[in-house]
Amino acid sequence: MPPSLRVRQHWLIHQLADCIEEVWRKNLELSPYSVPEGLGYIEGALEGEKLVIENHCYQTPQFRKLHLELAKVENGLDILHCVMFPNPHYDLPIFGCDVVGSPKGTISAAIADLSPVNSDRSLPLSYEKSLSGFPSLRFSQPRLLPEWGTIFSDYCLFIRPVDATEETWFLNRVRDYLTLHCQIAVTTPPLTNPGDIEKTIAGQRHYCTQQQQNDKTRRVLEKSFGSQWADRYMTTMLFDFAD
Ligand code: BLA
Repeated sequence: MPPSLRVRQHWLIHQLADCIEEVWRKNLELSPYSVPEGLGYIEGALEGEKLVIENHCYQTPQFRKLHLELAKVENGLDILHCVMFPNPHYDLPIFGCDVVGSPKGTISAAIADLSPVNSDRSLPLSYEKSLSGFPSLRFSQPRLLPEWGTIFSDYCLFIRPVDATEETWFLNRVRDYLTLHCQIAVTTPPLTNPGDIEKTIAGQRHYCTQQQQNDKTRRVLEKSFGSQWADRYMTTMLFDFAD
């Protein structure tokens, strides 16, 4: 195994990758997850733009898939993508995080959320109670969500951090979201009513179909791998759901 991509990535991405894995290991019982054939470590270079992708996946009783992805376009784009897909037998939100930047330069987008999966787009009370008590952070450059971003909660952070202080605020808030999420998840009893389970399946399907509309992600993947591959990757690796 070559050293993880993170050692060549932007400071915030490196820190976040370590932090996510640390919180997972500390709070969850991780088991291996088999990544679809050929999608663990990937290199692509159409149009001469080399893109390297490294995937780390696990599963636990409460999560059908924990996915941490690090990606690097060799001319400068650094990406961290993370989604925690709950086992649909648990009424849990979807944790998601995406950070896009350049290795030495700035971060253009940093987003993190605990996204609701039920039809009225509310979070379970235990989440609401804790999250509403978090002190608000005054980032100097908040960003507007795209049209497909109706899946995100009121606690969604979407910013362009302007300096190391704001990067650290973002890192710490992600650690807090993750820790809260893991701690609630391991004490949540499974759903027993088949109708409720159907609802969480439908909620995850909706989350994934919205995320699949992110043309910015699709374009980066298409440039190095072509549109067919990009489509397969977005629907089977990044945002897959049960039919
Ligand atoms: C934005 N995602 C982006 C951008 C790029 C990528 C290049 C534009 C950056 C910017 O506007 O400054 C690229 N993201 C990728 C690639 C992968 C990736 C190539 O994950 C994977 C290989 N996206 C997610 C998740 C969330 C998410 C889990 O994968 C949220 C929890 C959100 N990314 C997200 C949003 C934008 C974005 C909301 C801004 C989109 C826009 O402004 O149109």
